[in-house]
Amino acid sequence: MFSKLIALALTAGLTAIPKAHAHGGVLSIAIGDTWYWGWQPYDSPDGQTSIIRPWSSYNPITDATDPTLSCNDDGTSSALQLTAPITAGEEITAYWNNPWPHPYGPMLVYMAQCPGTTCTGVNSDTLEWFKIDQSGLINGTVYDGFWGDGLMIADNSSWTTTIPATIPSGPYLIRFETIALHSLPAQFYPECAQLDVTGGGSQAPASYELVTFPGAYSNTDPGLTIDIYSNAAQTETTYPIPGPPLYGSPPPSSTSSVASSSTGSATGTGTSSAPSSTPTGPTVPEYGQCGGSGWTGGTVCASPFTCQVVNDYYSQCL
Ligand SMILES: *[C@@H]1O[C@H](CO)[C@@H](O)[C@H](O)[C@H]1NC(C)=O
Ligand SMILES: *[C@@H]1O[C@H](CO)[C@@H](O)[C@H](O)[C@H]1NC(C)=O
Ligand SMILES: [Cu+2]
Repeated sequence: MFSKLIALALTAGLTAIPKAHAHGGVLSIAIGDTWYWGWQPYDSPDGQTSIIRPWSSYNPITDATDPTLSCNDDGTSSALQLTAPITAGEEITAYWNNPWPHPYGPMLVYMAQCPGTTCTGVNSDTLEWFKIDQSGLINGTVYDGFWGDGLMIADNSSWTTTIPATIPSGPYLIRFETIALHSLPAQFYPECAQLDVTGGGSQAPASYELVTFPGAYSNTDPGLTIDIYSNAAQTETTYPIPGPPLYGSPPPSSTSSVASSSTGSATGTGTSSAPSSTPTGPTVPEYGQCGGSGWTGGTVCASPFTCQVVNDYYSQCL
């Protein structure tokens, strides 16, 4: 028995495994009642039709400067590339291989508008991306807490996000990414799909919200070098999600509380009413945070600014 196990282990170790037995990626997408089958990375690309951009491997990317970081491939569309119609403000769900194996790390969703009338033929490496959704450490500690990745697994290994209602209509790529932190270097699993957004608004992403892939991350980002098994992790309850501030966030001078928020979604709710809680604390200056889930700081804005809701997690003096 013992020798049999050893032999088995040796065989597994020495045999090249062409189709990765772990890891994976986005295998399909749903928009409303429409189901879109994904790209099949281990089948011949000939004849494949999918809204998902071609991708080539179940293996993770482990370098923030890897040239394939935008869409897990060389950035090109397929010969028979499809595009899905979607309305701004509508939900879209990505499905990973089920169950997804890695519960520790953040979930992130980005979009990038393509020049012209279609993303087909546009290399994803040339685009500027903005982040529309993220979920980092949801509760507990970095060591044994509950993460965005765990939520994705708990939700049938899927992630649903909302196309912000405020983005301009046009052709976009959407990039779903799960980052795994169970080993270092951190593992990136990004896949992209082509969308044609209609019914959009007029709020183009600000320059401080736009990034490139590679470019958005550095191998020294605290959120990518974090050792979740360290002693420090056992008492650490905040996690800095990598990448730019969420679309719709305040300018960089006042984004620190956004960057460290555990979760959030740029659903394009825009400015609306002020928080209903009784104003307390020091006066908050223009662009300062004045409310949001878990906020315990000041809620009164310096005159003439008023506290406006950006999203569930962030209200700002504007
Ligand atoms: C952590 O968050 C998840 C998802 O919201 C929830 O199911 C779980 O009960 C939370 N755990 C604790 C300890 O709060
Ligand atoms: C769970 O995901 C699979 C695809 O991985 C899908 O076929 C199935 O309908 C989903 N189940 C639910 C309850 O959403
Ligand atoms: Cu893996």
